[in-house]
Amino acid sequence: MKKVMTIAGSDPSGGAGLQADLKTFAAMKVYGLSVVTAVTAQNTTAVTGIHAVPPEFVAKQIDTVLADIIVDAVKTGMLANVKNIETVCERLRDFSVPNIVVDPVMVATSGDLLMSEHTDRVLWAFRNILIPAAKVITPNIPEAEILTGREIRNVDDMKAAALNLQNLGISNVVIKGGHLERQKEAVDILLAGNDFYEYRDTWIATKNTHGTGCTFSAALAVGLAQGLRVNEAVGRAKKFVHNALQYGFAVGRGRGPANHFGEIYRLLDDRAEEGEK
Ligand code: PXL
Repeated sequence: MKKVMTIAGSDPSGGAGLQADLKTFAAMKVYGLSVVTAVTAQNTTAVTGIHAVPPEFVAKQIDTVLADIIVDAVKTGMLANVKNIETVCERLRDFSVPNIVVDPVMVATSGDLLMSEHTDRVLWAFRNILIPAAKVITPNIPEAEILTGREIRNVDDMKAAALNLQNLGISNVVIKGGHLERQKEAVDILLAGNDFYEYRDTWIATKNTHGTGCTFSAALAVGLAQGLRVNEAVGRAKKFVHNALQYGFAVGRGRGPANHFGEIYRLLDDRAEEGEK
C-alpha cells in the first residue's frame, strides 16, 4: 500500500485540515500519516483560534516519522508561519521526499485567516521557499489572486495567473475554479510544463463545501504516490472532490463537510440490500 503524509493544521470540527486529508487517504486506499503544524479552534461557522506548533516540534515529528517510514508523496496544508514553512521545506529536502503537493492555504471556507503571522511575511515565504520546493501547487482563485496580484474573472485569467506562478520556479500549477461566479460547470485548470489542461464537471449547488480544498490536494498527492502523471492525478482528484460534494451533508450551522466516504457507503449499502434479497 502506498504511504502519503499530510503536513497540516488540525480542524477539530472534522471537515478540513488534516482530518479531511486522512479521510481522503483512507477513502482512496493509501496509508495516511499526519504531521501537525497548528491546532485550530473552529467549527463550521468560524475559526476562533490558532495555536501554531513550535517549529522544533514540527521538525521532530517529520524527522521521527521519516527516519522510520518511506513515504510516496506529501501534501502540505496550513503551515501557519514562516518558521514552519522554512522548517518543513528543509526537512523534506533533507529526506528527498518525492511528489510534494503544496496547497497554499491562507483562508478557511468560513473566511477566517489561517496564518498566525503577518500575511506579507508568510506570502514572501510562500513565493520564495514553499512554492519552489513543490512538484505541484493548488491555489484556489482568491489564493492565486493574492499570490500574483492579478484579478481572476474567467478561465483565461486563470491561465494567465498560472503562467505567472510558474515564474516562481514551479512547473505544475493547478488553479481551482470553484470560486468563479456560480455557473453551470466547475472548471479547474492545470499548467504542466508548456501544456494547459482544462477539467470540467457539473456544478454542484451546495453550501456544504468545508474542506474541499484540502481534499483536492490530498487526493492529488494520492494519485502521484500511485504513479499517475500530474494531469491524470488532477483529473482523478477533481472526480473525487465532485463525488464527496455530491454526498456532502449538513453538520453544524455553517458550511458542512464534503463526505469522503459517501460513495463507498452507498456501494456497501447496495450490496447489503442485494444480500438480503
Ligand atoms: O481549507 C483550508 C484549511 C486548511 N487547514 C485547516 C483548515 C482549513 C479550512 O478550514 O481548517 C486546519
